[in-house]
Amino acid sequence: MAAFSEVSKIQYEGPESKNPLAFRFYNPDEVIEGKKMKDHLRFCCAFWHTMRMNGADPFGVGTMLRPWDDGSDSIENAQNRVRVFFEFLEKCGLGYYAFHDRDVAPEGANFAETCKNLDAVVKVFKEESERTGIKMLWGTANLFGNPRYMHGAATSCNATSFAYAAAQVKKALEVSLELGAQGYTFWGGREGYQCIWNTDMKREVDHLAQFMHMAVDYAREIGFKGQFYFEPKPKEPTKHQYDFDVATCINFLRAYGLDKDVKMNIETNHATLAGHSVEHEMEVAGSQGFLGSVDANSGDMLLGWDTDQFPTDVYMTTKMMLVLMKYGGFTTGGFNFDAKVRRESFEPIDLFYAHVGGMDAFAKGLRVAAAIRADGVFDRMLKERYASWDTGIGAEIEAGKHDFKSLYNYMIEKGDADPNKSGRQELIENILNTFMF
Ligand code: XUL
Ligand code: CO
Repeated sequence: MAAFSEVSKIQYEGPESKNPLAFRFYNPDEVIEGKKMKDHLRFCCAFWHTMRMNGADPFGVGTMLRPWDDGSDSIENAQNRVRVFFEFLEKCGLGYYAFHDRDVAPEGANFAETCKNLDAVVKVFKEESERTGIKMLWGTANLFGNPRYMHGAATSCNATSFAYAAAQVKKALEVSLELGAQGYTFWGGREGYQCIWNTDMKREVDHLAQFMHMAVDYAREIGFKGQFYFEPKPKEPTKHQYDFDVATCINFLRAYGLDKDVKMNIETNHATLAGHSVEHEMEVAGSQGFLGSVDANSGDMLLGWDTDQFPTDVYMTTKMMLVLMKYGGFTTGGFNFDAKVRRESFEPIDLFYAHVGGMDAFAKGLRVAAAIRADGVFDRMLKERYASWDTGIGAEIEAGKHDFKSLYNYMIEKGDADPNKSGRQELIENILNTFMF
């Protein structure tokens, strides 16, 4: 029995369409810059939000209407959710999925039983994935929900919590291999601290690195070839997360020799919580060779927490696409909608509106970004801005032909730097609007 019998597969109807259950910009097989739109965008659905988020907030109980879910922790209910999930993915045209181990299967009385529960549900994922061709973008483990992780997992003061987390990630890696996941994500969860006087920061961060090395080593041992990702977030749940932003994470990866194995999974709302824009974070990662995957969502300008809203701002998606395309696009990564419908949007159909809108926002961003790239205006302005480095003294410095002494002599002779040229910031912003509208 279909869960969404009133919805058929979402179709591309073009920009004039007024149908809220159609794409206006996302035409999956249309080729842009030599690649199909679906391969540029690699849309992914997050099981934890779409299937498990019940709308509860600190002020009230869940609101979501999910008629297929009997609310129990039974394996049958968990397996049925997976079938419903794939019906949703198919109808939306979402080519990838992601889940935490604990989203999909309930914990048992002990660790062994918990692993058995997971296996029973993974079996259905495998069947459904084979039936539909929809793939796992990345795997991950929930190392933050259970009270055993109240002090963190890899950074816990409790060594047996670390050990439990290691056992859990070992299993999650095996599941990721079994399902052919193209990656594995570490999001810090509670890997951070609240109180500096009861925290041994050096020891905790060393442990985190040791934990990630163990994960990489085990993955390679069992033949898991997926890309590892580290997902920055500055706060929430802890006051100071060790994976604050992309720059902090890259420093950590390099300091502990993990930079060859781990790239970044950048989330929009985490970037803004860190006081950055998502395109800034993508640029920091891209320019250093760490751009892996993106958790696509959006925050609220007036709220200071991780609201995980669906992205609808085409300026933002355009800026993201410009950075992504500059660095060659996704290889193993994708746009994972780590986003939830709001508490008041409690009907199943709202899940469709949300994903269709998010997909279309990125599709339009892709189209605008491709038009800007084809025109070349931004590239020309950039080249012109740095022209002083292409010839003369600039080119000599870049070629390593100078030192402080020679530059001192150069300036004694020349007397002053050349006059600067305008940055043309307003003009650039206006030009962007000419492509938007
Ligand atoms: C939490 C968050 C996670 C990770 C996966 O803010 O973004 O859902 O993406 O653990
Ligand atoms: Co995320």
